[in-house]
Amino acid sequence: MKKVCVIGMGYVGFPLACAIARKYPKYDVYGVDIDEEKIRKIKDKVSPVDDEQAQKDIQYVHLTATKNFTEMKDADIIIVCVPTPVNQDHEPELDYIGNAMHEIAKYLKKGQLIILESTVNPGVCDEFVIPILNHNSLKAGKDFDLIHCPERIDPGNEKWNVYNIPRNIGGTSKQGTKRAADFYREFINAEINEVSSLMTAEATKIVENTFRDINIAYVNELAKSFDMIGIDIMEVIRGAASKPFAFMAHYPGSGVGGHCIPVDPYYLITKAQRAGFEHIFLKDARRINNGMPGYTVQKLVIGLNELELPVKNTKIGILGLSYKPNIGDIRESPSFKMIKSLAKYKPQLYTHDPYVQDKNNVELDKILTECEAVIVATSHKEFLEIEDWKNVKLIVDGRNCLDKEKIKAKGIMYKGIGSN
Ligand code: SAJ
Repeated sequence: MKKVCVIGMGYVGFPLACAIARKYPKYDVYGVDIDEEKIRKIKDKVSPVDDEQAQKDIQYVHLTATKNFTEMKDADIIIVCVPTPVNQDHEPELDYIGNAMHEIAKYLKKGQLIILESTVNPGVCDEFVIPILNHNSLKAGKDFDLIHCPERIDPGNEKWNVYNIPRNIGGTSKQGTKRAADFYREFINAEINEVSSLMTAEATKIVENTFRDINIAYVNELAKSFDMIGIDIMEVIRGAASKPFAFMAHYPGSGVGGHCIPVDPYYLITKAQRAGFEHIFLKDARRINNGMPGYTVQKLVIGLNELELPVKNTKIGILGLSYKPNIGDIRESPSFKMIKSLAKYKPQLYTHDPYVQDKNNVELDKILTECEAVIVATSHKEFLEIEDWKNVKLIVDGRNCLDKEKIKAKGIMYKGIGSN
């Protein structure tokens, strides 16, 4: 039996710990977290995160939840899945990783695999993590291995989960990388791609998420251009997407939220700047995407103006606080940027999100009955099903997710993002 410690029982670590725990007794898995609420939930066989597969797994896997880092002293494999946020200067914050690695360094032993799944910019493993682990007689690549296997969990995705998403793995030695890859192959039924170095593995994750950010920025800029020209971007994207090769549809919206896409590009921008290169294109894409909440609010102000309604004191509803549909995750959510941007107009603002426990949440029916204007900020399925918009005279569809012809036929003003 091998002891595996997974540090960080969040949306990455918990599903991973459950997947490995299904191999019990070959692997005896410990889920380590500082959050007592998470530990309690796991002990009660309840998933601490919104993950359907993990909620099923926890019912029957053998997984020990603990806040005790000393459990790592006799671990064979330690997997770090802690947050890597960026600060307001868009600099990656490595405190969580640093704390975890300092704890691990206390219990390092020969032959251990230390695997980092958290997203980091290229160079963090070599320049930040290894110096922490190497502080005593044991050396990475010789006595133990540091491995990087970037996480790829997509919260709320019903098709792709920890068992079937391919992974990239790089490490401090070829044999260490192979050992780690073979370990992942025991519970992941997908390609496990061994790459030549830690930095390569770090770069793959940043590139895949930066790719998404620039493509979203591309259609967001098109949406603003088409708003001026009078072309419906949604119809054009549908048309372009019929091309069976060399086109990949992305959609304009009121902004880019989440724990990955708006964050990861800054890792590469910062790293390259330190190496003397300015990523003009990546920075422009971030600027375009960061401007979308303001653009959406502008659509609302223009629409109220056309209805000769002042924004001030008008009752306005924000439908959706989560950054993506049908889950309750508010990290970097554009909704909060819109709320902030609207505040200066002093409206009477109401918010509603069926997936987010928020003290300001107002019943949907109250919003539809009392508000004259709404912004649909998240395409939750509940909003797509609304038939009677009651008192609403203006809908700004931040996700172009509603049936605009049906809404217009009811005499309601509709404004989308590049689609009116
Ligand atoms: N968004 C757009 N237009 C698009 C796609 C997304 O405006 O065409 C917005 C969303 O509304 C959201 C943000 O971007 O606010 C991020 O959306 P996302 O679908 O990328 O959701 P995430 O952040 O959960 O992204 C995850 C990522 N997974 C990991 O990083 C491990 C990402 O790599 C995946 O590409 C993405 O899921 C996915 O494919 O669904």
